[in-house]
Amino acid sequence: MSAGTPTGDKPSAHTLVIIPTYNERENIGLIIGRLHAALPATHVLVADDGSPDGTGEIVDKLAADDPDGRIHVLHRTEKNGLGAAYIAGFQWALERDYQVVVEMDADGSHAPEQLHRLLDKIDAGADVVAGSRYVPGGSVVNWPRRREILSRGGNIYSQLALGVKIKDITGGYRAYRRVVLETLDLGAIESAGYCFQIDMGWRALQAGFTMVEVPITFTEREFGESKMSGNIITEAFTKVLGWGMKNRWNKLRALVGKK
Ligand SMILES: Nc1nc2c(ncn2[C@@H]2O[C@H](COP(=O)(O)OP(=O)(O)OP(=O)(O)O)[C@@H](O)[C@H]2O)c(=O)[nH]1
Ligand SMILES: [Mg+2]
Repeated sequence: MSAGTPTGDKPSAHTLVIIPTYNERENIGLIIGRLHAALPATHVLVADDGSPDGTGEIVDKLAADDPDGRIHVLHRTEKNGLGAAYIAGFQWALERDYQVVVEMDADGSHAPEQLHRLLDKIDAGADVVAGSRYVPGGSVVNWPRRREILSRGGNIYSQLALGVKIKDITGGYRAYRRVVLETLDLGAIESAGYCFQIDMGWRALQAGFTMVEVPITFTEREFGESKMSGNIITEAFTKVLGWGMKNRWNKLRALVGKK
Protein backbone atom coordinates (compact mmCIF):
# COMPACT_ATOMS: atom_id res chain seq x y z
CA MET A 1 0.00 0.00 0.00
CA SER A 2 1.49 3.37 -1.01
CA ALA A 3 1.77 6.30 1.37
CA GLY A 4 -1.13 8.00 -0.33
CA THR A 5 -3.59 5.12 -0.25
CA PRO A 6 -6.63 6.10 1.81
CA THR A 7 -7.27 3.88 4.79
CA GLY A 8 -9.57 3.63 7.77
CA ASP A 9 -11.57 6.61 8.83
CA LYS A 10 -9.71 9.34 7.10
CA PRO A 11 -12.10 11.54 5.10
CA SER A 12 -10.40 10.38 1.91
CA ALA A 13 -11.60 6.83 2.54
CA HIS A 14 -15.02 8.15 1.44
CA THR A 15 -14.15 9.93 -1.80
CA LEU A 16 -16.30 10.52 -4.85
CA VAL A 17 -14.59 11.65 -8.06
CA ILE A 18 -16.96 13.53 -10.37
CA ILE A 19 -16.08 13.46 -14.07
CA PRO A 20 -18.23 15.68 -16.32
CA THR A 21 -18.38 14.39 -19.88
CA TYR A 22 -19.43 15.48 -23.30
CA ASN A 23 -18.29 13.19 -26.12
CA GLU A 24 -15.45 11.45 -24.29
CA ARG A 25 -15.88 7.90 -25.56
CA GLU A 26 -12.16 7.42 -26.26
CA ASN A 27 -11.21 8.68 -22.81
CA ILE A 28 -13.76 7.68 -20.21
CA GLY A 29 -12.90 3.99 -19.84
CA LEU A 30 -9.18 4.76 -19.71
CA ILE A 31 -9.51 7.40 -17.01
CA ILE A 32 -11.77 5.29 -14.77
CA GLY A 33 -9.38 2.34 -15.21
CA ARG A 34 -6.40 4.50 -14.23
CA LEU A 35 -8.28 5.88 -11.23
CA HIS A 36 -9.15 2.45 -9.90
CA ALA A 37 -5.63 1.17 -10.52
CA ALA A 38 -4.30 4.09 -8.45
CA LEU A 39 -6.96 4.24 -5.73
CA PRO A 40 -9.18 1.15 -5.83
CA ALA A 41 -11.68 2.21 -3.16
CA THR A 42 -12.65 5.47 -4.83
CA HIS A 43 -16.14 5.92 -6.22
CA VAL A 44 -16.77 7.72 -9.54
CA LEU A 45 -19.75 9.68 -10.78
CA VAL A 46 -19.78 10.49 -14.48
CA ALA A 47 -22.04 13.50 -15.13
CA ASP A 48 -22.82 13.07 -18.82
CA ASP A 49 -24.81 15.63 -20.79
CA GLY A 50 -26.40 13.17 -23.20
CA SER A 51 -23.21 12.79 -25.27
CA PRO A 52 -24.18 11.90 -28.86
CA ASP A 53 -21.11 9.65 -29.10
CA GLY A 54 -22.53 7.25 -26.48
CA THR A 55 -20.21 8.11 -23.56
CA GLY A 56 -23.12 7.69 -21.10
CA GLU A 57 -23.93 4.19 -22.35
CA ILE A 58 -20.28 3.16 -22.18
CA VAL A 59 -20.26 4.14 -18.50
CA ASP A 60 -23.56 2.30 -17.90
CA LYS A 61 -21.81 -0.84 -19.09
CA LEU A 62 -18.70 -0.20 -16.97
CA ALA A 63 -20.98 0.36 -13.95
CA ALA A 64 -22.92 -2.87 -14.58
CA ASP A 65 -19.63 -4.79 -14.90
CA ASP A 66 -18.05 -3.40 -11.72
CA PRO A 67 -18.64 -5.96 -8.97
CA ASP A 68 -17.78 -3.40 -6.30
CA GLY A 69 -20.46 -0.87 -7.37
CA ARG A 70 -17.96 1.99 -7.49
CA ILE A 71 -19.10 3.49 -10.81
CA HIS A 72 -22.19 5.72 -11.13
CA VAL A 73 -23.70 7.76 -13.96
CA LEU A 74 -25.85 10.86 -13.99
CA HIS A 75 -27.61 11.01 -17.34
CA ARG A 76 -28.46 14.59 -18.09
CA THR A 77 -30.52 15.40 -21.14
CA GLU A 78 -28.97 18.65 -22.40
CA LYS A 79 -25.48 20.02 -22.89
CA ASN A 80 -25.44 22.70 -20.23
CA GLY A 81 -21.77 23.29 -19.56
CA LEU A 82 -19.30 21.80 -17.13
CA GLY A 83 -20.44 24.02 -14.23
CA ALA A 84 -24.05 22.82 -14.26
CA ALA A 85 -22.89 19.20 -14.55
CA TYR A 86 -20.64 19.63 -11.48
CA ILE A 87 -23.42 21.27 -9.45
CA ALA A 88 -25.74 18.34 -10.22
CA GLY A 89 -22.89 15.97 -9.24
CA PHE A 90 -22.22 17.83 -5.97
CA GLN A 91 -25.90 17.57 -5.07
CA TRP A 92 -25.84 13.86 -5.87
CA ALA A 93 -22.79 13.44 -3.58
CA LEU A 94 -24.43 15.37 -0.73
CA GLU A 95 -27.45 13.05 -0.84
CA ARG A 96 -25.00 10.25 -0.01
CA ASP A 97 -22.33 10.03 2.65
CA TYR A 98 -19.18 10.91 0.71
CA GLN A 99 -16.77 13.00 2.77
CA VAL A 100 -14.55 14.25 -0.05
CA VAL A 101 -15.63 15.26 -3.55
CA VAL A 102 -13.10 15.57 -6.37
CA GLU A 103 -13.37 17.29 -9.75
CA MET A 104 -11.49 15.61 -12.58
CA ASP A 105 -11.61 16.01 -16.37
CA ALA A 106 -12.24 12.95 -18.53
CA ASP A 107 -9.54 13.75 -21.07
CA GLY A 108 -6.49 12.61 -19.08
CA SER A 109 -5.33 16.13 -18.25
CA HIS A 110 -5.62 15.34 -14.54
CA ALA A 111 -3.57 12.28 -13.63
CA PRO A 112 -5.45 9.92 -11.29
CA GLU A 113 -1.99 8.71 -10.18
CA GLN A 114 -1.52 12.12 -8.53
CA LEU A 115 -4.88 12.23 -6.78
CA HIS A 116 -3.32 11.06 -3.52
CA ARG A 117 -1.47 14.39 -3.37
CA LEU A 118 -4.80 16.21 -3.12
CA LEU A 119 -6.38 13.70 -0.75
CA ASP A 120 -3.40 13.72 1.62
CA LYS A 121 -3.89 17.47 2.13
CA ILE A 122 -7.60 17.00 2.83
CA ASP A 123 -6.73 14.32 5.40
CA ALA A 124 -4.25 16.78 6.92
CA GLY A 125 -7.06 19.33 7.42
CA ALA A 126 -7.39 21.47 4.26
CA ASP A 127 -10.94 22.34 3.16
CA VAL A 128 -10.19 22.74 -0.54
CA VAL A 129 -7.14 21.45 -2.40
CA ALA A 130 -6.31 22.71 -5.87
CA GLY A 131 -4.09 20.71 -8.17
CA SER A 132 -1.74 23.41 -9.40
CA ARG A 133 0.31 23.81 -12.56
CA TYR A 134 1.98 26.94 -11.27
CA VAL A 135 3.51 26.06 -7.92
CA PRO A 136 7.03 24.56 -7.74
CA GLY A 137 6.87 20.99 -9.04
CA GLY A 138 3.77 21.66 -11.13
CA SER A 139 3.92 21.53 -14.93
CA VAL A 140 2.05 21.46 -18.22
CA VAL A 141 2.72 18.90 -20.95
CA ASN A 142 1.77 19.32 -24.63
CA TRP A 143 0.39 22.81 -24.54
CA PRO A 144 0.72 25.18 -27.46
CA ARG A 145 2.28 28.49 -26.41
CA ARG A 146 -1.02 30.31 -27.04
CA ARG A 147 -2.85 28.09 -24.54
CA GLU A 148 -0.21 28.53 -21.86
CA ILE A 149 -0.25 32.31 -22.22
CA LEU A 150 -4.04 32.30 -21.91
CA SER A 151 -3.95 30.17 -18.77
CA ARG A 152 -1.08 32.02 -17.09
CA GLY A 153 -2.63 35.36 -18.02
CA GLY A 154 -6.03 34.27 -16.67
CA ASN A 155 -4.46 33.30 -13.37
CA ILE A 156 -2.41 36.46 -12.95
CA TYR A 157 -5.48 38.51 -13.85
CA SER A 158 -7.59 36.61 -11.29
CA GLN A 159 -4.96 37.01 -8.58
CA LEU A 160 -4.83 40.76 -9.16
CA ALA A 161 -8.58 41.32 -9.61
CA LEU A 162 -9.57 39.22 -6.58
CA GLY A 163 -6.53 39.87 -4.40
CA VAL A 164 -5.94 36.15 -3.73
CA LYS A 165 -2.66 34.29 -3.57
CA ILE A 166 -3.79 31.09 -5.31
CA LYS A 167 -1.47 30.54 -8.29
CA ASP A 168 -3.83 28.24 -10.22
CA ILE A 169 -7.38 29.30 -9.46
CA THR A 170 -8.61 28.38 -12.94
CA GLY A 171 -7.52 24.75 -12.71
CA GLY A 172 -10.13 22.02 -12.69
CA TYR A 173 -8.42 19.35 -10.58
CA ARG A 174 -9.78 19.94 -7.09
CA ALA A 175 -10.79 18.19 -3.91
CA TYR A 176 -13.47 19.59 -1.59
CA ARG A 177 -14.24 18.56 1.94
CA ARG A 178 -17.96 17.83 2.21
CA VAL A 179 -18.67 20.76 4.54
CA VAL A 180 -17.56 23.22 1.85
CA LEU A 181 -20.23 21.98 -0.58
CA GLU A 182 -22.82 21.92 2.22
CA THR A 183 -22.05 25.52 3.10
CA LEU A 184 -21.82 27.20 -0.30
CA ASP A 185 -25.05 28.20 -2.03
CA LEU A 186 -24.52 25.93 -5.03
CA GLY A 187 -27.82 26.96 -6.61
CA ALA A 188 -26.54 30.52 -6.95
CA ILE A 189 -23.56 29.56 -9.13
CA GLU A 190 -24.21 30.38 -12.77
CA SER A 191 -20.72 30.28 -14.26
CA ALA A 192 -20.62 27.81 -17.10
CA GLY A 193 -17.10 27.06 -18.30
CA TYR A 194 -13.61 28.27 -17.43
CA CYS A 195 -15.09 30.66 -14.88
CA PHE A 196 -16.75 27.95 -12.81
CA GLN A 197 -13.51 26.98 -11.07
CA ILE A 198 -12.68 30.57 -10.21
CA ASP A 199 -16.25 31.06 -8.96
CA MET A 200 -16.10 27.99 -6.67
CA GLY A 201 -12.64 28.89 -5.35
CA TRP A 202 -13.60 32.49 -4.70
CA ARG A 203 -16.81 31.52 -2.88
CA ALA A 204 -14.95 28.99 -0.72
CA LEU A 205 -12.30 31.57 0.22
CA GLN A 206 -14.94 34.23 0.92
CA ALA A 207 -16.74 31.77 3.20
CA GLY A 208 -13.51 31.41 5.20
CA PHE A 209 -12.43 27.94 4.04
CA THR A 210 -8.78 27.12 3.58
CA MET A 211 -7.51 26.40 0.09
CA VAL A 212 -4.09 24.90 -0.51
CA GLU A 213 -2.29 24.05 -3.73
CA VAL A 214 -0.37 20.89 -4.58
CA PRO A 215 1.75 20.49 -7.71
CA ILE A 216 0.31 18.46 -10.59
CA THR A 217 1.44 17.51 -14.07
CA PHE A 218 -1.27 18.71 -16.43
CA THR A 219 -1.27 16.85 -19.76
CA GLU A 220 -3.25 18.19 -22.71
CA ARG A 221 -5.85 15.88 -24.20
CA GLU A 222 -4.74 13.37 -26.84
CA PHE A 223 -8.22 12.26 -28.02
CA GLY A 224 -11.49 14.06 -28.61
CA GLU A 225 -12.36 17.70 -29.00
CA SER A 226 -11.75 20.71 -26.80
CA LYS A 227 -14.78 22.71 -25.66
CA MET A 228 -12.87 25.93 -25.00
CA SER A 229 -14.48 28.94 -26.72
CA GLY A 230 -14.28 32.72 -26.90
CA ASN A 231 -17.54 33.07 -24.93
CA ILE A 232 -16.08 31.12 -22.04
CA ILE A 233 -13.08 33.45 -21.86
CA THR A 234 -15.21 36.60 -22.04
CA GLU A 235 -17.46 35.28 -19.28
CA ALA A 236 -14.46 34.74 -17.00
CA PHE A 237 -12.93 38.12 -17.75
CA THR A 238 -16.01 40.18 -16.92
CA LYS A 239 -17.25 38.13 -13.95
CA VAL A 240 -13.90 38.08 -12.16
CA LEU A 241 -13.56 41.84 -12.55
CA GLY A 242 -17.08 42.28 -11.12
CA TRP A 243 -16.37 40.07 -8.07
CA GLY A 244 -13.09 41.83 -7.32
CA MET A 245 -14.65 45.27 -7.58
CA LYS A 246 -17.62 44.31 -5.41
CA ASN A 247 -15.31 42.88 -2.75
CA ARG A 248 -13.12 46.00 -2.67
CA TRP A 249 -16.19 48.23 -2.58
CA ASN A 250 -17.62 46.28 0.39
CA LYS A 251 -14.30 46.54 2.24
CA LEU A 252 -14.15 50.27 1.58
CA ARG A 253 -17.70 50.77 2.80
CA ALA A 254 -16.96 48.79 5.96
CA LEU A 255 -13.87 50.94 6.55
CA VAL A 256 -15.74 54.23 6.03
CA GLY A 257 -18.64 52.97 8.14
CA LYS A 258 -16.25 52.38 11.10
CA LYS A 259 -15.01 55.95 11.11
N1 LIG B 1 -21.33 17.25 -18.71
C1 LIG B 1 -20.60 18.12 -19.42
N2 LIG B 1 -19.27 17.99 -19.48
C2 LIG B 1 -18.57 18.90 -20.21
C3 LIG B 1 -19.17 19.96 -20.92
N3 LIG B 1 -18.19 20.69 -21.53
C4 LIG B 1 -17.03 20.08 -21.21
N4 LIG B 1 -17.24 19.00 -20.42
C5 LIG B 1 -16.26 18.07 -19.84
O1 LIG B 1 -15.44 18.84 -18.97
C6 LIG B 1 -14.10 18.38 -19.00
C7 LIG B 1 -13.18 19.52 -19.45
O2 LIG B 1 -13.50 19.89 -20.79
P1 LIG B 1 -12.38 20.12 -21.92
O3 LIG B 1 -13.01 20.13 -23.27
O4 LIG B 1 -11.28 19.15 -21.69
O5 LIG B 1 -11.97 21.59 -21.57
P2 LIG B 1 -10.53 22.12 -21.46
O6 LIG B 1 -9.72 21.18 -20.61
O7 LIG B 1 -10.66 23.52 -21.01
O8 LIG B 1 -10.06 22.10 -22.97
P3 LIG B 1 -8.83 21.28 -23.59
O9 LIG B 1 -7.60 21.93 -23.09
O10 LIG B 1 -8.95 21.40 -25.04
O11 LIG B 1 -8.95 19.85 -23.14
C8 LIG B 1 -14.09 17.20 -19.96
O12 LIG B 1 -14.23 16.01 -19.22
C9 LIG B 1 -15.31 17.45 -20.84
O13 LIG B 1 -15.86 16.28 -21.41
C10 LIG B 1 -20.61 20.06 -20.85
O14 LIG B 1 -21.24 20.93 -21.43
N5 LIG B 1 -21.26 19.12 -20.10
MG1 LIG C 1 -9.25 19.30 -21.21
